[in-house]
This record gives sequence, C-alpha cells and structure tokens, in this order.
Amino acid sequence: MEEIVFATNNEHKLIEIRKLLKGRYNVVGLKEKGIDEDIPEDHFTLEENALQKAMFIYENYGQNCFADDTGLEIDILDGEPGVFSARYSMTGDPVYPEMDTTKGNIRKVLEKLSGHDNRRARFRSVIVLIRDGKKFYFEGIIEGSITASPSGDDGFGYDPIFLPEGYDRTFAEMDLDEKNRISHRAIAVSKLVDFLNKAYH
Ligand code: ITT
Repeated sequence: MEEIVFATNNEHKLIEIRKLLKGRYNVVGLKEKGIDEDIPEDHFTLEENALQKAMFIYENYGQNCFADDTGLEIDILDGEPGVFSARYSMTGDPVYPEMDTTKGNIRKVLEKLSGHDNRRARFRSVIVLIRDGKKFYFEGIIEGSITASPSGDDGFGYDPIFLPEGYDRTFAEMDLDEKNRISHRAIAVSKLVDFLNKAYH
C-alpha cells in the first residue's frame, strides 16, 4: 500500500483521516516519521497555512505529503475564530491563559455568543497535497450552529458545541463513523481520494 505523509501533530485528525483512507493509503503522521518540529502556521488564511505546513515537510524532508488546516467560522463573529481556532483562548480579547486550551476556546465562543440568536457557523477544512512539487487544494465545508452549552464526550476541539445542520446531536455526541460520514474533513478527504484515484491509479 502506498505511504502518504500527513503533516499534522494533531492525533485526532490523524485518527479521523486514517479511518477515511483505510485500505487505500498507509497514512503516516509526523511523529511516526520522527519529525517533532513545531511547523510554523503564521498566515491569515486556511489555504496559506495548509500550504505552509505541507511545504515545510516537502522542502525539509523531501516527502510527498498533505496537510489540513481547519477553522470554525461563526457568522456573527465575522468568521472568528477561523484561522485562529487552535489558539483562540490565548489570543485577542478575552484570553484564558490559565485554562486548558480546548476548554478555554469553547468558553470564549460561548461567551461571545451569549445573548445572540444568530448562532450560524460552519467548519471549513482545506487540505493541500504536494505531489512532486505540485500543489493541489481540496475544501470541505459543513454548515451548522453553535449550541448554548457543550454536549457530548466524543470528538475533539469545538465538537461539543457544533450542531451540524439537520441533526439534533453535536459532533461530540456522534461516534467517529457518524462524524466521518458528514464532516468538513471527510468532504475534503473524499475530494483528495477522488483526485488520487484518478491521477495516480
Ligand atoms: P495541525 O496543524 O498539526 O494539523 P492543529 O490542531 O493545529 O493541528 P488546525 O490549526 O487545523 O490544527 O486546527 C485548528 C483547531 O480547530 C484545532 O486545534 C481544533 O481545536 C479545531 N478543530 C479542527 N478540526 C476540528 C474538528 O473536526 N472538530 C472540532 N474542532 C476542530
């Protein structure tokens, strides 16, 4: 089976994508490659950050690879936390440096939305694949809304407060198979897989 490097340090993403590509590609994360550098992601769009992560591995380690950058975009917050999703509770106003980052991120979103009826949001994932120096982009979006309080123990990040449109359970109340049938990342990955199948097989 062909090996493909996923330029991520996020174990949850790796588990999700490995399951999505099971039987087709042997997806290898940075840790397994012995790469423990903190890859910079200092741009202001998901596209640029995903490209930066993938290019970093391609240029420094000569490996074909892909990277994912994902953001939660909330309408009434002008698309925040967006590209700042990972460290939302550590940046801007207010900050919660003393809290676990995920808990702080969720708390900040809920506080900023407090009293607002418009809770529309979406997860957007951008995957960039670098194959022999060429760059390819794949996007996945799922629309939904932000709940009043966290619910569910599965998933990661903002999953406990994200209610996908047409469902009555948050991503964190779904098991991984169910999330993987509808998620932003699954949509982007299915485009990646179609591309790999058409272009290379
Ligand atoms: P890598 O850059 O190493 O891939 P990361 O955790 O920094 O990992 P991102 O910058 O793409 O990844 O993700 C931003 C944050 O958005 C992430 O830390 C989570 O808090 C959140 N996030 C990403 N995908 C998510 C998902 O499927 N469900 C819930 N939250 C998610």
